[in-house]
Amino acid sequence: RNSQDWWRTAVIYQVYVRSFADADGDGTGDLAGVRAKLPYLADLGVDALWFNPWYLSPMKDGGYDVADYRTIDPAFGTLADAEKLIAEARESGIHTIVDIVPNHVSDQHPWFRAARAGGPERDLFHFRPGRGPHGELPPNDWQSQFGGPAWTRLDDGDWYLHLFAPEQPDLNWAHPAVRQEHEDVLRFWFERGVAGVRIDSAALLAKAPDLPDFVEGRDPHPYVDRDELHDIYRSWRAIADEYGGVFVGEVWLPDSERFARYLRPDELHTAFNFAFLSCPWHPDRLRTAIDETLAEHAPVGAPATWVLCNHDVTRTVTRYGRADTGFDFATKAFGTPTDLALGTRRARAAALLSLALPGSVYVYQGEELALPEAEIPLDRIQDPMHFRSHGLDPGRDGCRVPLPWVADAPYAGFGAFAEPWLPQPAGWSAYAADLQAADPDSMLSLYREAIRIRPMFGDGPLTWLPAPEGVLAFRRAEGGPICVVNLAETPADLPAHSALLLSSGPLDPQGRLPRDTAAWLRS
Ligand code: TEU
Repeated sequence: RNSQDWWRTAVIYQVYVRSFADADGDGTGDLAGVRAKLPYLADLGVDALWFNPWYLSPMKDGGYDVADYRTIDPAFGTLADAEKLIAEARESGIHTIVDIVPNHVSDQHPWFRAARAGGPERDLFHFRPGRGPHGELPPNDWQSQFGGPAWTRLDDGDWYLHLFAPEQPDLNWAHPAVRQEHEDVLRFWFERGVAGVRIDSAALLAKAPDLPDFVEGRDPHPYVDRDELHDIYRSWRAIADEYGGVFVGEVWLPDSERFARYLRPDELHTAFNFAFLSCPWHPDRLRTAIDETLAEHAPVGAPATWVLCNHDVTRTVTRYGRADTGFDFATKAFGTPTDLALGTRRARAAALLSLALPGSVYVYQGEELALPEAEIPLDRIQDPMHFRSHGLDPGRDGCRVPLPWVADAPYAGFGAFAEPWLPQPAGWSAYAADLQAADPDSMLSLYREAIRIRPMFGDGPLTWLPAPEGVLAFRRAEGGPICVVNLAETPADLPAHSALLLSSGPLDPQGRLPRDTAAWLRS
């Protein structure tokens, strides 16, 4: 756990601070709330915590609109609280990973306020005159990731670029001051003892200088995965190496060869692998996703990461409970029929699968409690994605609902004194951590036990074992434990002479592994 290369095999728990635990009773989670739950996280056995942005922010995008990268948002606490949290976590053997948002800042960041006022700070952003006879049309045809044009016009007639919400103006990474500032911010947090940095929207920072229209298939792309990025990350890597810090990049790219370039030895240590987020619960598709992931990481020597869920996607049990068994942006709508019992069974099996694979595993807060996606009443939705899509997309709030800690307490123990910032659905208390801690068959108990015994697999490469159709079986070392996942319709016989270490659900009366169930076996 304390070795230099801890991150190669780590279990990393994602804390969406706003929804984790509310200690001061204002309805919003805070750093004091996290500190109070450190014993819970240590019991769970995680190696590191990744905190979604905790900096000063108007919260137009849940903190991904940063007004000051060196100040903690007052709703979350103070810099002193963050320092205490980092230190106390470290004493519990838990590393801290902060989330840096380099593509854009908040429109309330001092740089943008000065730019808006017409100062030379405009050069730190992408300001352009509009097209059309009166400049009334956006400078190009780029669309925001949240929907609508990626440009907003100021009163003086100029337009500025924002790949996300209008309150998130994009920085101009060709400007040396932008690079310098972020290198200083990295040092600021490494100096405070953080062990790692997540890089938000890591493939979007660089833009083609002339900001050309987006043309399908244009190569290079005007703002995704541009070559200039690698020079930026090489200089970041040199800084991280001074502190022994590590990076995890949020690099959404379909092309594995391009993806792997970010993981070269002098660039990022790791990047999120999102293959499981779009992979249906299907044996061949899962096996292919695993093989392709391992194959793309192998040449650069970087460990794979495994992600079943995060703060941007539909929660795992809901996704896996869909009749079509897959994740489809088109079905990500209200009223999609989902079978929670089925989804939970599969999510339990998926937990054992991902915790047995080579590499590091991310656990998004509430995954260990088997929380489903919540339906948020329309008038309570806060996610800009919902508004920018003209209400067509429910947005991402359904996976961001404040956690249930204590069944028999107001607001399920999230915070005693104030209604949480997002409403908890009816029945949320049934998922409370205190109930699950006392129940050996709960998801929480499964995660705890799996994380505890996971080191038994060793750190060898994955070897597939012969298995009946629809069943995945592998091990990591000759004679080491075997992971078996049954994705077939019918129960599967376990390998002869094997003993059960842990399973995601009960075996059937004949001692077979039921469908949608995983087991760890000693051979
Ligand atoms: O997400 C980047 C990103 O690519 C999103 O557009 C993603 O595709 C979408 O949320 C999927 O539903 C990061 C953060 O994870 C996200 O929360 C932020 O909103 C975004 O950056 C802007 O900072």
